[in-house]
Amino acid sequence: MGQPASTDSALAPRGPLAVPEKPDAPVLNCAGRSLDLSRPIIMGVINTTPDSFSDGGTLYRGLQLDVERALKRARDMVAQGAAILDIGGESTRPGAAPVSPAQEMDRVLPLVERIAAELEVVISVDTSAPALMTEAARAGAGLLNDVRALAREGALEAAAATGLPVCLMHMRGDPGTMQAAPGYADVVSEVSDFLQRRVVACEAQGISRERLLLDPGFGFGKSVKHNLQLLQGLPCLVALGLPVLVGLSRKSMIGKMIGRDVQQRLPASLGLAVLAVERGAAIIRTHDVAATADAVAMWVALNELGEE
Ligand code: 7PJ
Repeated sequence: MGQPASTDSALAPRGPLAVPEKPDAPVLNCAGRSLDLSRPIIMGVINTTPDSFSDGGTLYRGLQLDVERALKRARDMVAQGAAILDIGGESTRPGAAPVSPAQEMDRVLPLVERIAAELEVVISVDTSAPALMTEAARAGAGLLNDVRALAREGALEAAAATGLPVCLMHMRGDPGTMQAAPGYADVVSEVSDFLQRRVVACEAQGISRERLLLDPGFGFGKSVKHNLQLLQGLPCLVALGLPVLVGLSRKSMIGKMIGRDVQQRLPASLGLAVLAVERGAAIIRTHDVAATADAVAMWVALNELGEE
């Protein structure tokens, strides 16, 4: 192993095996903090809901969100390699009850402010509520993540006015009903068509393509088979030319496939994360930043072998 430089270049594949560089990979401007998408990056999830399926209530002291505990989680995730933190105040797990926008704001905004003041990380806010989009941008958020793809009344306008990039996610139905026998003739093309229509709606509202990310919405109104078809067909979404974000971390599809409960789904989540990156995903949304960053780093090392 003694002479790394020359040995590395001798091992690097050449000719037809060389991996093409991505000179046009975008750098997103997220409220002045830049997000380099030339290689896959990690989005760490911080749920401020008391009933999240993955880390339900662990950030709570009694009925109150413990902001100090949430900040510690944020610091840890950044140290572990998260480029984005996704802060959510509405539980969107299957069957979840709706929360009021006011309640969502109370949970999310204080944390966004504290993270923006303390950490140099891009802050994403997972919301469909127009008022929260507006306030989150004021509080220092750099990215809007909407599982309803800006379909709520006033959301397109609110998001456009923030000037922030937006992640548009596909969901069939709503969290209360979405897992009741979802049906698709061709899930990959239906999700792709839906996302393209939302891109057009955004552009009509003055949100340019350069500000958009796409997400197939694993687990949102999809059977296990649909989720697998979407993962296999991810290159079709990547081919639309916008960065693709995926959230597979600890999702119930894993439980259904291999019978693991939430706390035992990390190994499968890591496998899925690498499979998604291999198929072109730009951003991996995860509850387990350190482990996911390590897994993705292995893919990056292999991928960059051909780029020297
Ligand atoms: C996703 C999300 C996802 C995006 C949730 C969970 C459920 N946002 N918010 N994509 N999932 N963009 O944390 O598993 O897959 S909430």
